[in-house]
Amino acid sequence: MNVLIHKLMKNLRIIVLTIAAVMIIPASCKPKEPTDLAMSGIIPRPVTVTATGEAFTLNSRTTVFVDAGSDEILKIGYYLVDQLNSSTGLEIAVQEAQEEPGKGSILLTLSGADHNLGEEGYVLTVTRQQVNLSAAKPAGLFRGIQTIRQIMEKDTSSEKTGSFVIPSGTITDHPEYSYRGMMLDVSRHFFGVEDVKKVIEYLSLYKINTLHLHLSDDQGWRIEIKTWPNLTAHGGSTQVGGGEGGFYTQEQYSDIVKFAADRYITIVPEIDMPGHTNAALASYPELNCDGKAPELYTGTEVGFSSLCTKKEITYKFIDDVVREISALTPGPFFHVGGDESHATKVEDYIPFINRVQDIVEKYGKQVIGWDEIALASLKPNSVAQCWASEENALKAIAQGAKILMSPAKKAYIDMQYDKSTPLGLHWAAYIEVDDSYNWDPATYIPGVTKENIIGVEAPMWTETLTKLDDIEYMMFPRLPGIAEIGWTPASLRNWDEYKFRLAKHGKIFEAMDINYYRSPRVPWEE
Ligand code: TNX
Repeated sequence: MNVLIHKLMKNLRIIVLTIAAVMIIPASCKPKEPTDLAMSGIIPRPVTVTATGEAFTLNSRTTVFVDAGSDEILKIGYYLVDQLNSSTGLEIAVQEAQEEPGKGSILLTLSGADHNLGEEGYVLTVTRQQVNLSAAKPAGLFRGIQTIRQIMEKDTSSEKTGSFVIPSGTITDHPEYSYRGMMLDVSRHFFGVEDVKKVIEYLSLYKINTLHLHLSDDQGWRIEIKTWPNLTAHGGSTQVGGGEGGFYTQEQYSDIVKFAADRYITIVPEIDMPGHTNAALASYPELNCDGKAPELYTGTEVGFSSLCTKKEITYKFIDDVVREISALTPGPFFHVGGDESHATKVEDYIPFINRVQDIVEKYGKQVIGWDEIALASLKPNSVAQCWASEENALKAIAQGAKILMSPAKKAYIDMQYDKSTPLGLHWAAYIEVDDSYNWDPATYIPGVTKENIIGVEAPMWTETLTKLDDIEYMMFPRLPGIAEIGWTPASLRNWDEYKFRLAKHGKIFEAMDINYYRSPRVPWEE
């Protein structure tokens, strides 16, 4: 009896072991699922991708090595491990490389990179043994990390839980345009520092490098100006619909600037003038031609307010505002608005803009203004942001100025996707995801060519948007497409291919808890 049981047990053990072997051995020995870097759905699409069909495995023994002796690169290394660890649950460490990093390492380096990669280009080489990310400049490493974040996937070829793979191959990549931005209107509705930081994080994943903040409008003044405190005390106290509004202290604004800079994103501050100024006019009677302060405004009309272009105090005011904000802004640009100044006579508007350009230049910044500023005498380094008028765009380039492309019919991400979209406006167009993707900045305006253009920007006006969820819904999934228009050469862009890459990002949006529009035009992956 005992012998029988013993035999049975032995047989059982063999059976159990065999089952286990069938389950485990083929899993660990079978060749890895063919990972294909070319199919990994990177947005913006890189300039060149060569897939080699293998994969690098990330696990708890993986180490990130960075060039020794640079705080900046070390910081980028920490950023990478934070991203990797939070999405994998691993505890990957970062170290300065003292010698040639071995198997299982991810190396971030500035050495040996081709200088033609420019400020933001990078080369990513992935083998079974190693990941090597190199760039000429730190910003390039940061952009390359976004590619790694997008291509890393759960290892489905192994039973082992907790391992992740990066498909092997080489990516050589750099942007087509130097300026790739989004604008956020924090005036119509105010959005606090934490919301803005979220937006900045979303932008960084798609290699956007600029966030333009529309800091003042009729409905609210949103940045502390120490020499004119009533701008925020009174002018910041409400918003569209009559809510309580808000503003950034200078310290908070600097915190946003730093958070963005850590992600190689430049903040462009905008103070809209001479129109869109009711909040300032309501705060200081002396800025009005009749010396009387109007009431605060909480509606959504445009074109009814103007600073008094004939009063000297107006220029003292602008000088103070530009000086204080410029001192807090390391980026090269100051946006002066200049749009829809229907309450300013054109013969007053032109000298006003000319004078404002001098003030901005005095504080070491380059002017950007909405396309109407082309009516004035633009400085050669001024930039006209084209949202409506082709004629203004041509006037700007005839003066040697550059163009930032934000055509309202394509790039305005405050527009409704279609008639049923609960949020947004439609005065320019209904803009479905394919509409916002299907255009080329370099051919959009006849006579304006790539050489005239610094880049693209997607404006997010917030008349109808009250919370971060709303912003997410209008950004996603259009913003990744605008990012691709700015980064990827036109010859590599095609909606019928792009939509399948975009389809993979639904899962990324969900993992990041982003409220997005599930457009029927995108074949979302389940
Ligand atoms: C036009 S675009 C405006 C903004 C509005 C926007 C709404 C531009 C330069 N001016 O004042 O918020 O339309 O889509």
